[in-house]
Amino acid sequence: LALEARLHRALANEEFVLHYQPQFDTKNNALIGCEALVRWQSPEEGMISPLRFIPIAEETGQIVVLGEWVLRTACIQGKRWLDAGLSPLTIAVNLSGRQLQQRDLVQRIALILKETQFPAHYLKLELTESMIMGGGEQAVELLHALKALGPRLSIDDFGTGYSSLAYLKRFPIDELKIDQGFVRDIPGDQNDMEIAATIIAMARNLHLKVIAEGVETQAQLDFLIRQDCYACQGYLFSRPLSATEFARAILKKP
Ligand code: G
Ligand code: G
Ligand code: MN
Ligand code: NA
Repeated sequence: LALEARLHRALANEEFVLHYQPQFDTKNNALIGCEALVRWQSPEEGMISPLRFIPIAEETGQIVVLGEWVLRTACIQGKRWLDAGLSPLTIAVNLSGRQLQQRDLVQRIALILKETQFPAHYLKLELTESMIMGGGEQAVELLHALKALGPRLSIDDFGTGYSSLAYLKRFPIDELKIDQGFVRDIPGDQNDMEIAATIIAMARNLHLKVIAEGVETQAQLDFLIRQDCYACQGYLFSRPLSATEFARAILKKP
């Protein structure tokens, strides 16, 4: 069976799970949130990487159904953790460009928030530059409508688009997420260090939060601390964890 057909079946059979990767305040190591990352546990193949199936799901449009499942599942989990009295945290969910093209995306997200009772201000939506650039006034309106529902908005993979930065002041964005490509070769690569430092300074000047992803080494962390980067996510702190592992290892009773 081709991956496309297996994806279809996997959606019906609930073969997807979410893993959660914690995000920490760089200054004081406080847990500030997590990113929900989808995993496919295929009965035949075991774990299939999202690097393999997300591009196919985007091509076929199946990402719309999968993305909605991810959002609902993350909200259900977040509500469970809140109800269990665990320290409240923001859950970031990746949106695909295909989802942004859905005519009724805003209503669908509103419905998920209502049904799951997950407080909207604990939800963060990660979008990429390429998804919103070139969308003109329609994209500006869409982001304002999303924002009006209550979630925070983050620009994922920031710095990899070749877009004009002018959109930063037109869109109601809360956070820039420095692409891990700029973090990977710190402190060896002078250019990457300049780019990361520039993004951090720009975020500060625009009153946006800034998070670095893919932080794997103490040297990278030291650099990000020196630059006053607000938050960090990466293997240095934790890999993405199952909900059970996440609750046990990361969440604490206040
Ligand atoms: O989780 P991992 O680090 O393997 O992710 C690989 C790629 O898949 C990344 O680009 C990540 O953004 C993407 N990805 C993971 N989970 C989701 C999801 O729920 N929705 C979308 N659209 N992309 C996801
Ligand atoms: O595209 P997006 O930023 O949503 O994807 C995040 C991806 O980065 C996921 O595939 C996640 O598993 C991966 N990731 C998370 N932390 C690290 C890290 O420290 N190093 C590397 N190489 N990848 C990471
Ligand atoms: Mn992401
Ligand atoms: Na990213």
